[in-house]
Amino acid sequence: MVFAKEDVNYSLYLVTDSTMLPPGTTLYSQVEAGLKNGVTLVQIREKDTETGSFIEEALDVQKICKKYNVPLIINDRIDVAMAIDADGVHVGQQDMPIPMVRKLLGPSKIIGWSVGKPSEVETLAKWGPDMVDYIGVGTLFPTLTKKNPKKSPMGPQGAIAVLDALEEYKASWCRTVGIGGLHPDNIQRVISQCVATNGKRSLDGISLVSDIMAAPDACAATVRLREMIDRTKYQFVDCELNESFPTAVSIKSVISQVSSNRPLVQHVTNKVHQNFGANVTLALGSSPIMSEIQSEVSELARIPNASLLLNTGSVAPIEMLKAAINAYNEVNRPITFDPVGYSATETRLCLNNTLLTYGQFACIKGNSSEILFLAKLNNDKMKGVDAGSGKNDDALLARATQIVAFKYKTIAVCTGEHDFIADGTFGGECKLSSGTAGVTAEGLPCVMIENGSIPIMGDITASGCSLGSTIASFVGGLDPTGNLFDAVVGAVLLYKTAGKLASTRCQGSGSFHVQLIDALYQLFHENKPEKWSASLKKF
Ligand code: 3NM
Ligand code: MG
Repeated sequence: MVFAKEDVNYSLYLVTDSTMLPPGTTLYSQVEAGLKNGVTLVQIREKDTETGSFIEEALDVQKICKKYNVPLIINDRIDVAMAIDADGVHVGQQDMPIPMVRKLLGPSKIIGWSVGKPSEVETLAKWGPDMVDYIGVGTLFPTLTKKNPKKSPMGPQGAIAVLDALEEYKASWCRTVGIGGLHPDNIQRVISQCVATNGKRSLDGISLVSDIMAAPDACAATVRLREMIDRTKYQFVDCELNESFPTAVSIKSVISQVSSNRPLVQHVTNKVHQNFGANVTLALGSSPIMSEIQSEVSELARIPNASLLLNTGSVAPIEMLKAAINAYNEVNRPITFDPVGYSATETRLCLNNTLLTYGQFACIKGNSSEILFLAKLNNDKMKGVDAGSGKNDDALLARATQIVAFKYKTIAVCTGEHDFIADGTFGGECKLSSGTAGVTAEGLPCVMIENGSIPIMGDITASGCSLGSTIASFVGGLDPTGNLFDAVVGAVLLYKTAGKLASTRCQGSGSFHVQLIDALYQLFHENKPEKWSASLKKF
């Protein structure tokens, strides 16, 4: 059987491993269960099998693949691939050099290569279209399958760098599959987030081992994987993601929803913010809970209208933070992420990047230096955790906010004298291969909130962190028909208007603190956004 290489379907690529088969199954029964239920490509990967048995095994798997008209790839063993006339081979960076593999196999066979960084893409591009047909992009997430991992997990942002390199070096022929630690609970996020910066390509498929090979019911496991891959909408929060320009009317509706739903806002936040954040949350008709107890996150996430605020200003144990992200993502409840002092120290940079890799956020909120850094537009080390003092122009900050929204497929908020909010959720769209159909960060909806500066905000603690509490309340309080962008914009508008009002009523920083809570309480309960002083502009 000869496959036209351009017709190969990479969407669900099963890599075998006969060391993890559950009792009662065989390599063949697992592969067949996969093929019956939507596996589109198979690779035999056996690290400790003698040549004779490898060939026997490969011939048997080949029979099954032929029955389902699916190509068979052999890992590493070019000799085995040639001996059985397999459809292709997959090699790693330390295996036989690609030009030699191609010479041995001839032009019609499929050649796959494991790629972890952009420089490897440069090499592949120099070889041209006749060498590598597809790459395995990884390792995406931690995995127990690879016994001696040489690479540390790259996360979606690492995969984006590889996709960007393919575009930069014009390797349009080369297909891509993500690999490493992929499971039903992260596949949609990976497809949605792993899009080249020019919007022109996303991954062409998902490649995995244990989720099928180690499954006691490989049929059910494959059905579930297939379903995740074929869903083109990633509904990571149970509200509307449709982009629409927020108005006083839509914000009024958000506040009515918050007021009747009374969201539970779990704060995992720094000590300075805890008391003030709890009071801000209460002023907005919501219930705060300041919990860092790992064993209760799943229970909390399942409470109706639960919302998580994750503020990394002082740091809960990483396992707790990951568990919280998992728990809220699992039940589609919103997470607001505030990467305080994102890059102030190596420790914070590493922690924040790890958490960003680990989940899907409804909103990422930062001050201008944090957002510039996240957008990779500012490489100066941040001083402490305060916003940088240098004046940044509006266009740059708007662009940085859009970049962060695009990279993380989230709603990004950049605070400062003017606030910027960009919607990168793409209505939850999530598609293999085609990415965002060419829409880039610049094309994302972005609004600016003008209110003039409120210098006294900087004279109290946790004023920025409490905007996080406000956003978390608003996104948590939405009905299923409520709109996420409206909620985030409404929260920032309310907070800024309240800040202005409090600054005209206070005597100094002490009474400002109190007046700010009063103003939030008043404005929220009046619910007349048409009268607010902060104004909204399309950017
Ligand atoms: N190659 P699982 S990761 C075979 O990074 C393989 O190149 C990887 O197994 C790479 O789906 C990996 O069970 C193992 O996590 C993937
Ligand atoms: Mg190898």
